[in-house]
Amino acid sequence: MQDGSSGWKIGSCVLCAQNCGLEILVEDNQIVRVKGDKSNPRSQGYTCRKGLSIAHYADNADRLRYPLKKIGDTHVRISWEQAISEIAEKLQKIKDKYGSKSFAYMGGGSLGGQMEVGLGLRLLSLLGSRYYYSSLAQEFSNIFWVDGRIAGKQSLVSLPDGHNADTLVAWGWNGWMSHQEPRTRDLIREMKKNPTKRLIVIDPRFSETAERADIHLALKAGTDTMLLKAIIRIILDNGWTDEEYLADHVNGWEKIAPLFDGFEARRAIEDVCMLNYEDVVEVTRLIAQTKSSIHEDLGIYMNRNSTINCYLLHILRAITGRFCVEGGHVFPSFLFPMGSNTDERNPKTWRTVHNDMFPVMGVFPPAIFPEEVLNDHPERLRALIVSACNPLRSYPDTLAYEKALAALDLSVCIEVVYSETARLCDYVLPSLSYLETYDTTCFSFTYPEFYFQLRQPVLEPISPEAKEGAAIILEIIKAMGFLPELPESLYKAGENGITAYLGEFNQYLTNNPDQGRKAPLILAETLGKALGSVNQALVVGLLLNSSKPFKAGAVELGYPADFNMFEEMYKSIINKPQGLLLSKFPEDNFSMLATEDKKLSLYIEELVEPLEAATIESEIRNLELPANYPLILHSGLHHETVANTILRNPEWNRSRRVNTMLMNEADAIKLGLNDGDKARITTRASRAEIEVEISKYAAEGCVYIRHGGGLIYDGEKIGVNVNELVLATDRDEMCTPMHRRIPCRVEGV
Ligand SMILES: Nc1nc2c(c(=O)[nH]1)N[C@H]1C(S)=C(S)[C@@H](COP(=O)(O)OP(=O)(O)OC[C@H]3O[C@@H](n4cnc5c(=O)[nH]c(N)nc54)[C@H](O)[C@@H]3O)O[C@H]1N2
Ligand SMILES: Nc1nc2c(c(=O)[nH]1)N[C@H]1C(S)=C(S)[C@@H](COP(=O)(O)OP(=O)(O)OC[C@H]3O[C@@H](n4cnc5c(=O)[nH]c(N)nc54)[C@H](O)[C@@H]3O)O[C@H]1N2
Ligand code: SF4
Ligand SMILES: [Mo]
Repeated sequence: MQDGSSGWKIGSCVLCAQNCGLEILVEDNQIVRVKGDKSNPRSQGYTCRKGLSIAHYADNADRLRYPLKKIGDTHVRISWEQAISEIAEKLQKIKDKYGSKSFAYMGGGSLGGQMEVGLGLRLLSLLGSRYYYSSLAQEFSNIFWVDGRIAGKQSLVSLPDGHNADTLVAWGWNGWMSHQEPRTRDLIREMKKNPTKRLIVIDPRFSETAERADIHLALKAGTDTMLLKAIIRIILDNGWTDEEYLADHVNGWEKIAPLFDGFEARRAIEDVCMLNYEDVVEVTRLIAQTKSSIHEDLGIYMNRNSTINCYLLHILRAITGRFCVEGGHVFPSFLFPMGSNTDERNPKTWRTVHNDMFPVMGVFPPAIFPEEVLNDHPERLRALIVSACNPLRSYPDTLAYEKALAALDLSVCIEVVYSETARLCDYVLPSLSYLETYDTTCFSFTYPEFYFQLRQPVLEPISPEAKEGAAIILEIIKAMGFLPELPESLYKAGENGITAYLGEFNQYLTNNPDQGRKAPLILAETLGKALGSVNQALVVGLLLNSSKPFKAGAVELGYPADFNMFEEMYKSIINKPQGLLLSKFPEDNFSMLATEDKKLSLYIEELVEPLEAATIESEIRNLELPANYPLILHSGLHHETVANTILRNPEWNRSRRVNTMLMNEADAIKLGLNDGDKARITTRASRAEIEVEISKYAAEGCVYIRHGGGLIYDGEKIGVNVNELVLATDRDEMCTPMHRRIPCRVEGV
């Protein structure tokens, strides 16, 4: 087991979902050197400049050191006892007066650790609410919803298997900058070098990924539906469907195929997408006739027609036989799922009181949160607990969020820094950082192997008052009286190992069957005390509750098939701080499907009409921009100079140009702007002044502002917060914000 003393430590990066392994040299509790950890089985030594800058995350001027309470306009230091008892009391009062629907929990989309969200959702459920808001529902709702229909369960998330593909299509994904696959830059370099492999980029702009691609289809922004329909038509015209695959693994294609009858592929490609027909035919051939994988991302997910585009992408995968196969698109193995199955057709699924909106995968969309507070419904939202999430910079419409937070009866923020959100909350509770705790995420995302890393602390707590996020939530749960009195024997049992503890734990639950629902809390409390970490205890709970295929795979790897399995797994997890192969799912990826016959269920009734309605004529009409907003703002480029809102200290970008708006040279000439000029950008939401950066990476007609700007570091606001420029109402039918298509105009100042 590692502790926080000086020397080289094994950890991992917490700045994106790849969680690359890091070796970290610590002196006097400060990070002095960082390098990629070659012993990490997933990342194999890979890092990027963000990971190498992790010291700025660990310690910076904004780190929180003790609990705060808002009095008037300022925050004052208070004790933990006061903070927890006042929060518990206020939650109880709100519940008594307004009922369960008043409560929302926000978080869980965190890139570095997710142990606290499990308890956060327990607290929410004990309060009687299901209003869980997360970042996941402002990027992935559309694809999760489509996945749910096709795979039979929303929590089955499908992902590209890029490393095993011969043709990799980056569709609205800028992997060179954003990663999103293990060791992405290595993967892109390998594709470029290997003559049998091809990288295709489908992106309106010459992105840093397009710069390294074999083929770049620079389609007109927002025309992906037309391109997808055309590609499917070309496949049908050439007889490139995989008939055997369709017969064995797909239901419903015969009901969808007629939707492509008569579609004029050439006209769509040339007149709408503004592409060369022959180029698209060649790309289509590569997708259909080689081992291809399509990696789509925010250029699709946060854009117009996202739901039908996700559907068309899955149809394309299914008819070319690229689903559930190596090097195609797979359902990865997992220890715990990313969310739950909340099918909106089930009348038991909750909806919001104001928008009547449903959750996808258990998650409500942050774009509607302000409206769910700012209304006069008797059951409107009145209390928010937000953890590891910064809605005041990350979610659309900062102004609406400011108003909403001010209108709440109670707001609690669990954070490592005095974030823009923390600044507005009634109570701010200091969490240990991910480098000071044991924690893990659900982003392992491989198949069939399942790699697991429980990150171990590499630093001593920055303050003796900071606590594990999960421990903070457990304190609130206890203060509200949700935990029964627990026997001393249960606390003691953990000192004799996991097997001994679980024996006692099971005995307790047998004797107290009414406490079953609270089992995870009881485990967190009692085993957490014995292990000195609630998060560690929660990992044992996850192993205990793991799925049948997970356990079977672990047994195949040599873990005992009986009750000792959990202790053995726990020991190997602790002994391998860099992560390890923990289980192996069945080779047959179709076995993961939740459909009855283990086939893909391709027909989605609700999408037939919108798919039919998207014609060449309607798209030409709908693609028109309003006359007073002739440009498209790409609100939030995930560039190598940002790490969402996590790296706050601008020092890490010293000597780099960061707070600029990228613009194509042709647009700049039209507007009379030069590189370095100040320009004013105006959207329907607001306006801002920003420095122009003329860039080959900007498409004509589009301007780009980096994600994560406008942070208030050490009291000073740096750069433009792009979410001030986005209206909460700029969203689609799943309430996903249209961040990749905000109409705007730009003028010199
Ligand atoms: N360095 C860095 N990496 C990150 C992050 C970060 O903050 N910094 N954040 C992480 C997170 S949370 C996420 S979700 C990912 C996001 O990762 P990405 O989705 O790769 O990020 P974006 O910068 O949105 O890139 C989307 C691409 O879509 C293109 N695009 C825009 N409009 C269209 C269109 O109409 N059609 C098509 N086909 N393409 C279009 C854009 O030009 C852009 O190149 O990045 C992760 N990685
Ligand atoms: N306009 C626009 N907005 C966007 C995007 C965009 O492209 N355009 N991208 C969106 C995307 S894809 C995403 S994923 C979201 C991300 O938005 P968020 O979910 O808000 O996530 P982060 O910015 O990664 O981190 C949120 C907070 O977690 C805190 N944190 C870090 N470590 C810990 C810890 O150990 N404990 C606790 N309690 N807190 C910790 C950080 O200090 C930070 O304030 O932003 C979205 N917002
Ligand atoms: S930011 Fe992502 S890709 Fe870069 S080192 Fe961290 S986990 Fe790896
Ligand atoms: Mo994201």
